[in-house]
Amino acid sequence: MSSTKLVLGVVIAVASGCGGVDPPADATPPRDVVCGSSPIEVLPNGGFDDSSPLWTQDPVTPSFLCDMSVIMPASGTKAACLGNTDGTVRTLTQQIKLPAGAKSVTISGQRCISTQETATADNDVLSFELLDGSTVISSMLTLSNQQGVAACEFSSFTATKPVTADPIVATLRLRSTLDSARTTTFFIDSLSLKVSCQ
Ligand SMILES: [Ca+2]
Ligand SMILES: [Ca+2]
Repeated sequence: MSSTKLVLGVVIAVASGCGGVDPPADATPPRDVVCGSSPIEVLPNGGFDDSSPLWTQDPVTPSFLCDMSVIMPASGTKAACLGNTDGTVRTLTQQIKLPAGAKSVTISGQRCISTQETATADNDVLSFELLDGSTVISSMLTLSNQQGVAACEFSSFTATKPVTADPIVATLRLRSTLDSARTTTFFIDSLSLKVSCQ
């Protein structure tokens, strides 16, 4: 995502230069990210390929980043792989910086959902949420076994939702929850998170 780095670099350069940000009279700390006329990308390492910044996973093993021995990623050499073991809850999180006045967020990327489920019920789910500390400020998207097939291929997804707060730093959380039987694996790659202040 070199274009992402470039955009963020420009934004940071502007914000750190003189006159880039005018703190309000109550001395609110300046932001590293400022709103533009179009939505701005705020997610680093959305392709899961870079060594930094790391995605944080819970629990810490096994790795929730899968290489080409498991799946052909949609981009680069790795993709996120959540679920995969019955009866588990697994999370991947990344810290993001928000602009003041953030009003909506658009999550998009590539998904490949491999499942043994045949039920028309959400038995295994993957949620995409934005958090301020432990408070959910946007429930962006839920995927489930119902979008899955036995042998999956990557396809694109996107969702736009309001965000109820604009903390300086927020957490993007991907969380898989699997029931006790018929395994689902959620492969996710090429993630993007764009923020709009409109
Ligand atoms: Ca990738
Ligand atoms: Ca299941």
